[in-house]
Amino acid sequence: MMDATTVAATMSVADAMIAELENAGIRQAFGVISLHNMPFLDAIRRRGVMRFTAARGEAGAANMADAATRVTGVPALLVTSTGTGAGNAAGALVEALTAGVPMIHITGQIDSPWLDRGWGFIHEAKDQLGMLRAVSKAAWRIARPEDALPVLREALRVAQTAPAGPVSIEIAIDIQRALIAPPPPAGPVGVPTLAPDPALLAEFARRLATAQRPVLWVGGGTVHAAAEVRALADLGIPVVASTAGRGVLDENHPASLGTFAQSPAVGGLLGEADLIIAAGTHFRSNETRTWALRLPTPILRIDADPAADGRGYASSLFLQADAALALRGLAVGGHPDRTAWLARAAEARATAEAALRAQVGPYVALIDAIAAVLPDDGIWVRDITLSNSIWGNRLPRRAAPRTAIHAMGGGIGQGLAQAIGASIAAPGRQVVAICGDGGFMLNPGELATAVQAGARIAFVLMNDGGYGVIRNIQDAEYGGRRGDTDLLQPDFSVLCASLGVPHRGLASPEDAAAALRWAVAQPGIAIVEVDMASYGPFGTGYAGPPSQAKA
Ligand SMILES: Cc1ncc(C[n+]2csc(CCOP(=O)(O)OP(=O)(O)O)c2C)c(N)n1
Repeated sequence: MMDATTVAATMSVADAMIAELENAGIRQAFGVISLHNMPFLDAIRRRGVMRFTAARGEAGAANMADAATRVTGVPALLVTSTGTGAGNAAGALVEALTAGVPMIHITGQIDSPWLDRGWGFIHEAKDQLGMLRAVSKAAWRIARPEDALPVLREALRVAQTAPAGPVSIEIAIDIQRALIAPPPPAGPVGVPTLAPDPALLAEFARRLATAQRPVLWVGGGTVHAAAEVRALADLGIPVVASTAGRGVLDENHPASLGTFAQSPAVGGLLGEADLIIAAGTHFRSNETRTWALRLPTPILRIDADPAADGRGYASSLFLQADAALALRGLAVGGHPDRTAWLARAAEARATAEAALRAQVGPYVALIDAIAAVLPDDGIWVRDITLSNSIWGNRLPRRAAPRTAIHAMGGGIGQGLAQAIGASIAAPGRQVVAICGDGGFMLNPGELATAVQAGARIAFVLMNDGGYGVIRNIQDAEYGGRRGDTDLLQPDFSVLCASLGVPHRGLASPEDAAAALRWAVAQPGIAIVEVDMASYGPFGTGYAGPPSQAKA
């Protein structure tokens, strides 16, 4: 029997969902085409509003969507296939969840009459929704065509509401194809912003204004609060950033302590401070020597997430609020003259940076070469490699938020694809990415994606013939018993040649500046392969992430 709705039904659910995502400003989509997602990809192609990048695997596609979201602040779309396809994206979704990246993941499901029966339908996966719930901030199944748009709008809202995170939707292939009435134009999805409690905010402001030696610690929850953080820095408050908070305050600002909290010099400064405001930060293990780093008290903490209260460190006061709104309320006048304190902070920062430059030995030439070709709006992507743990998380300096990308969860092999997503979403901006040879080989198929998609990236490939981070841990903690860490690697120059990628070896510090200048002058992808055995050792070794055990 037909009712008025079925008569008017002329638009597929997939088309209507893509239109809704376009309304939300989404312009970048990544994925791998499959039987169970073709209605979405067909809609994207016919409508011509979004760009879809065909990755070689769902893990890479998810890393690309993650980085596109981090760089622009606008969610990107990930489209995967049912079962194995969605599972392939799971590791990268773990990273997006760790880093609080509000990307949208849509995956297929088998025809709804056969759902959840376990009869062996092609691509069927046991409890796919349970898997998606585990690796996403939230996950939904769209069970009926009329639920598609309300669920999608809720997903957009949940993803972007602080603490942000990736969301997943699974939808059966027959429901993707089902026709619904074209929806009337919808307004924007409201993303709630939590205003601070005025009395508590006033107490924070009073304490900050009377502190002689305050410090502000900013995390990834402040990437939209650069102006507010700058205003506080201008009041004579030194600012230290977490890895996710890099560039929120220009690292060239005189009050910037960069990301040097764990250095003895800045650690000493923290010991002298008489108050710390911590805004939008996790205080992650790798950034606090597994919470052994001594922080000053009182600790005044600001976070939209109530779970941040007492996370890692006990809060003296906790203000649940959007970081930008709260920090704006703190940047009010009447502060004491902090010239001497700022000079002390500048000295600590300079000491920390000089110590790091000494620690890296000959790699200081590489750092300076990268700094010279990376403009303020350039994007600095790092995989989990020795060079990132030792210096890439701190140098070169970054001047703006959303210009530094790194797998917060520590999973290797994601930097290659993250660089691609960043380049596609921010065309015209210089991307420089550093990867170890081990991490690079986790997902090398995406190099072909990069070339085909016309991405522009200067890769610095740190080749030490295997897993350097792990070798060092074997030396430090396993009596030097090395194994499973020496890798047969391809001849990268041949691999590059097979894809038409310009490749250049780098075997000595003297050639670093010229190699980087050469790389950024290439029109697309270029790889500078550092032969670390010839280039030379770091000044000081590295024995894995700092932990209490090693402290
Ligand atoms: C997904 C994942 N698998 C395994 C590890 C363990 N792991 C940490 S560092 C590392 C070695 C990385 O080697 P490479 O990329 O060559 O950089 P290098 O350590 O040589 O600087 C490994 C295997 C990890 N962090 N993530």
